[in-house]
Amino acid sequence: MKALTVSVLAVALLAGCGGGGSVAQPAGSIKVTMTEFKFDPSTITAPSGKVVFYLVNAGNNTSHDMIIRDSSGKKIAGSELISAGDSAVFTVDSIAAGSYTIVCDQPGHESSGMKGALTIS
Ligand SMILES: [Cu+2]
Repeated sequence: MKALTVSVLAVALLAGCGGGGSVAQPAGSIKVTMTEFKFDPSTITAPSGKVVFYLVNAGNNTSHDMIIRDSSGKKIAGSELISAGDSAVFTVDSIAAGSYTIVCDQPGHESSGMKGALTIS
């Protein structure tokens, strides 16, 4: 019974490492820093296919996300919500060449300037 308790605790600790927090930047990823209220860089270019973003929330006390919309305004992909001080990897498995918009869809953020352009070539 004691051994079981120990292994359950170990699993809980491992699981705790997976949710939120900070992660290292994967090789080949595009780093985008999010603050109130902008993306840096706000103009991003990438080749078509799989695109990996490394999102860093360097803001104060405000969670942000990154939503990709196509030229018609339709959402094609979106990251998880990232707390201030945290980072996350946002992978888009397949994206076609074209012009896209990136926005943070938290209330008021896009209208405050948290948007940018994504060009896939
Ligand atoms: Cu935001």
